[in-house]
Order: sequence, then structure tokens, then C-alpha cells
Amino acid sequence: MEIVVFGAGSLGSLVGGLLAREHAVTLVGRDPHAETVRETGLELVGECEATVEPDATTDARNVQADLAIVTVKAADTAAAAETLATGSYDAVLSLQNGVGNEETLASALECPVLAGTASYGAVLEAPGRVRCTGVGEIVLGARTGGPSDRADRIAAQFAAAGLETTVDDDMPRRLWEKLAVNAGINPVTALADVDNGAVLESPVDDLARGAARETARVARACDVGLSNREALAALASVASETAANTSSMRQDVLAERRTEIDAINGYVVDRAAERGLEVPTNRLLTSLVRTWERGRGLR
Ligand code: KPL
Repeated sequence: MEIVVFGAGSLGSLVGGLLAREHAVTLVGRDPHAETVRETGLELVGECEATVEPDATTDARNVQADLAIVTVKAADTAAAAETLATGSYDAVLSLQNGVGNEETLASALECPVLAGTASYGAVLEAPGRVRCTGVGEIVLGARTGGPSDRADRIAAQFAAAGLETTVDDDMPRRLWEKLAVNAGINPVTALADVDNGAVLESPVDDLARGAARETARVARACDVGLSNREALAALASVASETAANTSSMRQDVLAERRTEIDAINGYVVDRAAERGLEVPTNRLLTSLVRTWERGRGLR
């Protein structure tokens, strides 16, 4: 299978690198990472060890492949969609944080767009080297829910490369559940500069749980069946499974990059406002992270 990964940061490089054990993979990323991968290959270290030789480029216009996997930051989805539209793919799979990326991609593309989540822990340690800090799984399916033969076929190809992959018939709910987890873990770990597991401990556990609970409430207002109990259980299980990991938002803050706050807690605040709901914890976390970004000239 020919696969192009748009957004070869930490997670994109890890997923692309794992798939390159079986498939022809091209990573689209930034130099010097892309250049190093092209010249000397990609080294996966930590919990998934491999040295692979995917192709790598900084320019992905006019590409043809069986599958494009999108792992860019949520704020860059529209730009990625524009580039993808110059090429040709049998299908596009979003493995991004946030809800609604698939719709942005689908509105610019003619091919089917699938939704997905990836729970691997990854850190881009140096150009050409990614540390796998947690073996997780890929969950994918039709973006509007329901069975999908295409999702089944892609899952089988991922499994052939050794990636634990599940097909979910209710991806809208799965994405909101992931949003609840991200809303609890990402800003709290970024602001307090702690590993994911710390959100299970007092006093920040209240903040993380509050953000996840509010997200579930907004999901229900958007006709997605996610109970508070399910959102809290997902938060607790991801936080304990990834206890020693650095969340993507904390990685962004440590690298002084703009975060995905708008697509995570900011998204919850916006959807809540449209429905006349109060989400004070998400509002507070959004304000704090946006204030940090403004102070660094990142927004
Ligand atoms: O998706 C994540 C992220 O860091 O963005 C979690 C689930 C919090 C795992 O680190």
C-alpha cells in the first residue's frame, strides 16, 4: 500500500515509521527532520524499536497514493486539505486531536475521508529520531458513523504492519470521548508542567475531571451519547496508561509553539456557547493557555 503522512511531527513520524515496516510510506514534514529521514532513514527508539527508510519531503503537492494520513495540528487542517486537493488518493484518514477536522478535509476533497484516533505516545527527539513512549492503538471508521468496508480494509493493512487497529462504528462518539480526555489532560499537564499521570492526583484532578465532565455534557447537547461516567472513565484510563508521557500540549509549551487549545478546550467553549451552556473549567483553561500564547507572541 502507498501511504503519505501529512504532518511528520512526533505522532505522524511514529505512525508513518511503524507503517513503513510493511508499506511504501512518504512522510511530509519540515526540514531538518524530512531531510535527515531522506538521507539516513528514520530511527524509532523506546517502546517500538525499528530503523526504517520511508521517503520524506517538505512539499506534498500533486502526490498520488492509496491513503493519505493527516496528523497535522488541527489549526493547519484547512491548509493540508488544500495541498491534498492537488493530489489523488483513494482515501484520507485523519488522526488528529479535536472534532470536526474530517469535515474540513471532506469539504475540500472528493475522496472518502475517514475519522481516527491514535493513542501512541511519541516524542520527536532529534531530526530522524522518534521515541515511542507508549504503545497504543489506532481506532478508525466512517466519519459519520456506521459500518465501512474501506475502514475494515485499511485496518487490515495497518494490522499487517503490526499496528494494533480497531474499527469503530461510532466515530463521532469516539472523537468526543477523545476530546473529553484531551480537554482534561492537555491544558492541565501543559500549565502545571507535569506528566499525564499527574492529572489523577489532587489538586489538579478536579480541574481535569471538571473539563472532561463539561465536555461530555456539551457532546450530549450535540446529540452524541457520551455520559459523564464514560468520559471520566476514559480520562482515568488514558491518564494511567500514559502516566509517564508528556502530552502534546505540554510538548508544544516546552518548545514554545502555539498549542491546540482552540481545537480542544476552545472548541468545547464555542459549542457550549452556541447551546447556552456554561463550561467554566474549559473557559478558564482556555483563557490561561491563550494568555500564555499571547505572552510569547504566538497568537
Ligand atoms: O492525545 C493526547 C495528547 O497528548 O495530545 C493524550 C491522549 C493526552 C496522550 O498524551
